[in-house]
Amino acid sequence: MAKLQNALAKKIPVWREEIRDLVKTKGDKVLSEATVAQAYGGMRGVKAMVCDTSEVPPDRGLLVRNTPIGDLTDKTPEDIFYLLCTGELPNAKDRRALTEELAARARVPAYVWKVLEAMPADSHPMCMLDTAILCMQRESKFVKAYNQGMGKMDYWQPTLEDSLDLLAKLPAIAAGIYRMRFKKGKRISPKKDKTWAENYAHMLGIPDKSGEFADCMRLYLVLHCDHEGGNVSAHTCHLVGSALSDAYYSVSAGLNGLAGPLHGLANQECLNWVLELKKEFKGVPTDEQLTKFAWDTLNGGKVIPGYGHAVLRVTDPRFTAFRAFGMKHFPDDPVMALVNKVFEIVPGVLTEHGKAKNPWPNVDAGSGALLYHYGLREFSYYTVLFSVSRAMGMLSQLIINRAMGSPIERPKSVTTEWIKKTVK
Ligand code: HAX
Repeated sequence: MAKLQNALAKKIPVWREEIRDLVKTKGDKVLSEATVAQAYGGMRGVKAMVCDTSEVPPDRGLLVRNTPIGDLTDKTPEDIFYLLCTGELPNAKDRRALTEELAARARVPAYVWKVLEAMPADSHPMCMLDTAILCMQRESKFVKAYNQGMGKMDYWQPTLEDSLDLLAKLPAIAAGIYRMRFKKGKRISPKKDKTWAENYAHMLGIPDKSGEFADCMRLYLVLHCDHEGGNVSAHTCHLVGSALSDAYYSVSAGLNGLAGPLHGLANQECLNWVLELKKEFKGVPTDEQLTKFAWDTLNGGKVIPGYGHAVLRVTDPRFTAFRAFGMKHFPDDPVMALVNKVFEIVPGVLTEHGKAKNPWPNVDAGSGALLYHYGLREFSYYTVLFSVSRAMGMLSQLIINRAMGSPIERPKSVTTEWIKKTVK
C-alpha cells in the first residue's frame, strides 16, 4: 500500500483506461429501460449512473468496494475512507499517515464560528453544519487551481486536497455545533494522540472513562460511510459536483438532502417514535399494544421511521451491527429492549399493511438507542453524526468522478403530454 495520494495516482490511469475501453467497445449496450411508472416514481431501479465506491444489492445490503459492511465493523473511518477511494484497505503505516494528515488539516477557520454564532439559537443542527461547510467554500483549492487553468486530467488532485481539508475539519465543526447549539459549554480542542473518530467523540464532551462511547462513535462513523450513488445525498453531491462546483458546494448540497425526514433525518424521528412508545406504555409494550400503536401510526397517514428502504429488501446489516454492539455492551438497557421489541413486531405489521416493499429495519432503526444510552440525547443532532460519516462516501465519489472526467449530469425530462402521446 501507499499513501492515499500515491495509491490513487497509481490506480486512476488504470481505471480511466478500463472505462475508456468499456465505453468504446460496449457503449451502445442497453443497461436498463425506464417505464412510465419509473418516470413518475422517483426513477426507482433505473440504472443510468455509475458508483464504484460501494453498492447495495437488495438481498445483501451495503458492500464497500465488494466487502460486506458487516465484515468491516472493526475498522476505523480512516480505513474506510482509504478503502472507498482506492478499493483497498491501508496497512497500519498508511492508516496512521492518513490520521496524521487529517489532524494536520483540522483547524477550523475562525469565521466559521462567527457565522454559526450569528445564526438563530433554534437553528437545526443540520442547517448549521451545511452552513458551516458552505461558508468555507472560499478555501477551495480546486477553485484556485481551476482559475489558474488546471488541465482536466488534474482535476482530481485539488479535489482530493479539498476533500481531506473538509473531512479533517468536520469532527471539530460538528462537535462545536453540538456544544454551541445545546449549551454544553466551551468548545473542546482535539488531542494529538487521537484518531479522527476518537477526537470527534472527545470534542463532543460526552463522559467516557471506559472509551466505550468512542468505540460506539467509531462504529457509527464506519457504518454510515456510503450507500452507493443513487440515494438523495450521494446523487445530489454528484449532480452539483458534475457542474464542477467544488467539494464544499457539493457536500453541503448533498447534506441538505440528508436533512430530509425520508433520508438521514429518519434517525431523529425513529428514536422519537420508540420513546413515544415507552411513554405511552410506561416501558416495553406487549405485542398487542405495539401492534396497535404501529397501526395507529400507519392509519394516521405516517410512516414508521427506521423501517423500509428504497433498495434493500432484507434487514439492513448496519442495523444488525448496531444491535450487536448494543446487545454486547448493554443488553439490559430499556431502550434497547424497545428496539428489539419493535424489530419483532413491526415487520409483520408492515407486511400485513401491504404497502412498503421492504418491511425490515434500515440503519436508522437502532442507531439512536446507542447514542441515547451514552447520554447523547439531543435527537435533532443525530443526523449531524450521520453526515460526518457520509461525507466520506460523498467525497470519495467526488474524487473518483473528477478523476474519471465525469461530465455534467443532464438526464432528459419529458412532459406528461409527451408521455401520453408516446404510450398511446
Ligand atoms: N412505514 C409506512 N409506510 C411505508 C414505510 C414505512 N416504514 N416504508 C414504505 N412505506 C410506504 C411508502 O410511503 C409508499 O407509500 P405510498 O405508495 O402511499 O407512497 C409505499 O410504502 C411504497 O414505498 P416503497 O417503494 O416500499 O419505499 P420507497 O422507496 O418509496 O421509500 C423509504 C423508501 C425509506 C423513504 C420508506 O421506506 C420510508 O419512508 N421509511 C420510513 C422512513 C425511513 O426510515 N427513512 C430512512 C431510510 C434509510 C435512509 O435513507 N437513511 O438515511
